[in-house]
Amino acid sequence: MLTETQRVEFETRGYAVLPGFKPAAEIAALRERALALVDDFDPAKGAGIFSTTDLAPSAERWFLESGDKVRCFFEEEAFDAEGALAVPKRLAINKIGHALHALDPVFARFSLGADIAALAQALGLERPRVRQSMFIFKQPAIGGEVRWHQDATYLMAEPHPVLGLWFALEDARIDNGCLWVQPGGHRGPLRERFVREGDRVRLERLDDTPWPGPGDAVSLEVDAGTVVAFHGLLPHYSAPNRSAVSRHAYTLHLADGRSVWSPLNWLRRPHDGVPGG
Ligand SMILES: O=C(O)CCC(=O)C(=O)O
Repeated sequence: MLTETQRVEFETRGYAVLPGFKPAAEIAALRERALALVDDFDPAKGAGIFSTTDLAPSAERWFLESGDKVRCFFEEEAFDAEGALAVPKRLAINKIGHALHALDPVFARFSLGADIAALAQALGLERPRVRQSMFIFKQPAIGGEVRWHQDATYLMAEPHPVLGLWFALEDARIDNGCLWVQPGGHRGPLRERFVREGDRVRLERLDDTPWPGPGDAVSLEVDAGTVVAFHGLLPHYSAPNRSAVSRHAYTLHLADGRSVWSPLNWLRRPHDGVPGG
């Protein structure tokens, strides 16, 4: 599952890269299901544009209500000046979130197997619980940037921070917006926290440590089937995708059942998925 070298790398660098973790058939099933969810999605029934830098009030509501649902979010650049879709719907969606693992059978099969349980346990989660899932499209030409962040900003749990699992569903390269990480950056402080108060959220600065510059960041160019495991405090980022090919990925965020889930989290009543259970 995880070699001793990979485990030590996770501890020292804050991330581990495991090529060939998921077989091609599981990846194909997930991508096919995601496209079917997009085909079924009727934007007239409500929709939000997803941005990691700014959320309009209607998009904020769409987002805040999505913790226990399966909802589609548009790319910021999917619309023209008149507000009409500038690209076909399948090429306009930024992501689907945030309870795919609990509500959709195809996603549940991918997310809650013994492989995920064993990996999470090997990385220190005694009682792994999947709390959030996202299918990320990183669309050709308009795939939005995901600014530098630490996952613990958005999903606070004490004393064991959340674990992020990022599955490459297509080859991820610099050109199509692969991930960038700051090796060892998980030893730094939590810089921000994303606090929910009622139906509003705000980003609170906790620490002035700057985000990594070009000299501190490493690109993770990985092939489809790879999983990247992140420590909750590891700074990571992905650039916009200006290439002609998409960069589909799927992420799970897991908490340890021993941890206390912060009441400040935007995700109030997550559907617990118990991998391997
Ligand atoms: O897939 C990406 O571009 C970024 C995903 C990410 O940062 C996350 O899931 O925390």
